[in-house]
Amino acid sequence: MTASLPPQIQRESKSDQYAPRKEDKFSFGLWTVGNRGRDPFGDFVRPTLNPISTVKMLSQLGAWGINLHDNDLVPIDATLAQRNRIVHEFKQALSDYGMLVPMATTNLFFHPVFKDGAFTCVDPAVRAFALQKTMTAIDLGVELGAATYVFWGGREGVDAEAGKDAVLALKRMRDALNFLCQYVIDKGYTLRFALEPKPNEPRSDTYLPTIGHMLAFIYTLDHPEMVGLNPEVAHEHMAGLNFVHGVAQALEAGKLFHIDLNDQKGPRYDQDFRFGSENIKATFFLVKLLEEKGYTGPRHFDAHCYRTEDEAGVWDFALGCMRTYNMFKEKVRRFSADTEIQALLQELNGGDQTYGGLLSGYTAETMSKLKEAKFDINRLAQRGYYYERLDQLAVEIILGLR
Ligand code: GCO
Ligand code: MN
Ligand code: MN
Repeated sequence: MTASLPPQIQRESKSDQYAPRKEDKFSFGLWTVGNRGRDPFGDFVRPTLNPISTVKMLSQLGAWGINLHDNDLVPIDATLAQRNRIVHEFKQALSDYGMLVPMATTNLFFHPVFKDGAFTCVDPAVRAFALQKTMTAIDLGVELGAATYVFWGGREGVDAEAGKDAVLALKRMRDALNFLCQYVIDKGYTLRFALEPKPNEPRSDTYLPTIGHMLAFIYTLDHPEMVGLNPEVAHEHMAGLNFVHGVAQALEAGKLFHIDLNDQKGPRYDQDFRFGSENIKATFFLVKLLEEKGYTGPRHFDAHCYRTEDEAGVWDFALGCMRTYNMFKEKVRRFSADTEIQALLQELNGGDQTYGGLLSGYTAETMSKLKEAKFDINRLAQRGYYYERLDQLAVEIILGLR
């Protein structure tokens, strides 16, 4: 473990207007920069990063927060004395380097006990252990100051459909979340839950696979007001969906409690690439949405660096995620300051105002006016929408030519 950042990364991290600052609210998981590059076909390629040095490095890079699963910090078999010492030292590092823990979560997928899932495992003893482990992990998260608690249903799904009743599994998931909401209420914690959908991997199919499924499920809980979403870029792309639209729906419903930023090449295994490294245009519109529609939560990167990299590559990766976000933020500013684009948008969205007044809700009067109105649908059909011109201008902004 190096004691400080390599000099070229130190220079770059402070070099210009895109340099990350605390007020940007960038956060990383201990498991993200700490990813050691193991995959199903190959072993670890990097040494373990110590959580204390990770706090220091991320702070030096300009990050604001660090998130964790219970066992990223406290080993699953730690004694109480070991746990207390580790937590004490970690809190000291947070205070020394001015870092926060905005979000915490539970590892309910790594230990073999969870091979059939946690809250939806067919074995009641495993379900009971999962609840116990999560309550303990919630206590840890709250002790570290977390305001959001994430639930990613790692192995909550099936490989063999015959083995599990999907309706019962969903009921078990609901029971677990209702139990844990009540736990938070009884303890007097001010903690909100953020559920993270993913369509598959590591299981063949995961329950509650997309933003839309998860959103509908939230409203069936006892305390829907406590529960929102933690959507992840890669996960919706794995399902072939438009992430920007999914996030917009969560945001519009007041349910975007947290977000996992990364990148992904289409529907395949979960790649967790550096933010903005693949889908440049979708990333632009995502940053535009977050910046313009009032998302004030953490900009959390749930990504990891390529397996080819050494530790210096990890910090290149982390800095890259944050710089790219800020570069897109600047592109978004240019888009909204571009007079040609804005004039075009105004013209596009203006349209014929004759019917505007009839579209803002049902009254007996608007209903009968609408029924009697005469539409020249052939004239309406002749209109061009200038989307070609507008899209080209957006591309020119993104490519840095405007
Ligand atoms: C994944 C998930 C996880 C979760 C994390 C926090 O696909 O591995 O995205 O990284 O986000 O467990 O709950
Ligand atoms: Mn992922
Ligand atoms: Mn994630």
